[in-house]
Amino acid sequence: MELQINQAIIREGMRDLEDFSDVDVLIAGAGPSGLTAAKYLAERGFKVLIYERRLSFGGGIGGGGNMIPKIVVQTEALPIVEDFKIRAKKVENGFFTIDPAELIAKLATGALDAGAKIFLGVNVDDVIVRDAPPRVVGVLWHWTAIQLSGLHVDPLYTHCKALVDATGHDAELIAIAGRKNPELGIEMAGEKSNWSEVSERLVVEHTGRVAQGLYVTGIAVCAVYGLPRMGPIFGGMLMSGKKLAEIIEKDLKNASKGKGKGKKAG
Ligand code: 48F
Repeated sequence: MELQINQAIIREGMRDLEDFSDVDVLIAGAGPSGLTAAKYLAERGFKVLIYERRLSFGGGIGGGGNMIPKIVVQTEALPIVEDFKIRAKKVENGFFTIDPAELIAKLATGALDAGAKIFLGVNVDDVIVRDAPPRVVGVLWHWTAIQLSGLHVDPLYTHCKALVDATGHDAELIAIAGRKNPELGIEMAGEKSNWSEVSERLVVEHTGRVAQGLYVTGIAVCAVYGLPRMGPIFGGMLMSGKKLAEIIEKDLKNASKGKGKGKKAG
């Protein structure tokens, strides 16, 4: 029996790793923004993969507000909450509360049911850039356990048409991409102190493409553009994820139209 268990894990697991080594959209981070973007992209037919460093989903959702187990969203985010069939309770002043465990579970279920793949325990370490004109075309990754071990182990690669930094406060991938590849023209402004109502609006406004092939969503937007953080309100995270899905859909469709034209002309 042991050998059959081994075979099932190794064959099927390796098949998944190979199948998902070249995708349309690769999202680093399974927090609220990454999971939301994944659902809307996967249901539009794109091959979507999330790499999540931890062995669980949800990013900052589980901590609620300073560990008090409620998530707050505003009215504008309700259509997304409804798309994921998440129950929300109306409280005062146009706000709604959600149970954090339900938010984590249903965002992940929504992304998975739409067809997105999630690999847990994967740390995205670096980006792959091709020049003329410079474009991000993939990532280097390690199992998180290897990264934590401190062993010198070379990473593996995944190619993608669009790479999304949904890594949270530090916008880790964009910071690395910018530092190592000045030709991408990325300047990290750094996150500013809290101003919830301004931040919730600006995060959504600034969500989008940072360089060719490289996109940002969620709280990472603040570090890239020097915006204030917003604290424990999550509507902006969901709206940022949905907006990014629409932007990437447009970009990828335009890119494939462009290729089609090129072929005809050739
Ligand atoms: O931090 P996180 O929840 O980001 P988000 O989607 O949402 C932010 C809110 O939770 C909250 C807030 C606003 O309400 O201020 O903080 O923008 O989720 C980021 C996820 O990315 C993973 C990390 O473990 C977390 O689950 N992550 C971070 N760096 C990497 C990564 C990496 N290099 N590779 C893979 N996963």
